Amino acid sequence: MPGKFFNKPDQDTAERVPPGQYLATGFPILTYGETPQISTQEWEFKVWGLVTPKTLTWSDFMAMPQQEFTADFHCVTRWSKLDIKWRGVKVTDFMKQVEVNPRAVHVMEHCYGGYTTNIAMADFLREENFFAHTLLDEPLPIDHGGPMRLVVPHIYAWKSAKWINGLEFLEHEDLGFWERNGYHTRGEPWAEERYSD
Ligand SMILES: Nc1nc2c(c(=O)[nH]1)N[C@H]1C(S)=C(S)[C@@H](COP(=O)(O)O)O[C@H]1N2
Ligand SMILES: [Mo]
Repeated sequence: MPGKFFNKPDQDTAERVPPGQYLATGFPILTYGETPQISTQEWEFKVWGLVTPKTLTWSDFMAMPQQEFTADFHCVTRWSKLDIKWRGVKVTDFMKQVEVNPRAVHVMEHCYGGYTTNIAMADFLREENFFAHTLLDEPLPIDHGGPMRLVVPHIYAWKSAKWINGLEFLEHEDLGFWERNGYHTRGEPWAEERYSD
């Protein structure tokens, strides 16, 4: 039954919507806690842990190859949105700027405001992942994570960190905010990896 904010997928899109998900008509905002305000001038991005430590500025990111991305987005609270248009920097291009120790198998994403989420290196390094600074041809709105967020389309969106400001490279898995609070450590939507057992 079609609702005001959520629709059952039609036949064309049905096969792109993971089990138990509904299509959102708008682009909902899902934030735990306060929304941090950061200008691009003060924005800084750090890498640490099993990596040569480095601090990157906004202009460092703008100097990397810029690309358009069209990606699906699946929130564990059961809304999905298909074909969102973003612009930003591929994770694999970003990774050419940093020297990671091969012993690193896991990554902790850190954000302004203190949110964290963990991701395995193999899931992080996928070709379709990107840092986004533009949504639908406009600067990424602050509520959607502006000035910069990560987007990991193949995993539930709690791993797509908004206001991202750092990556910690780890030798072992460590749990981020929602993962410590009962969400699944990986969060693959097609397998409905919603909660930890
Ligand atoms: N820093 C931060 N990133 C976050 C969150 C958050 O609360 N803080 N929420 C996550 C969740 S649960 C989802 S579904 C998506 C929502 O992104 P949106 O608000 O742009 O729709 O952001 C993810 N990234
Ligand atoms: Mo979410």
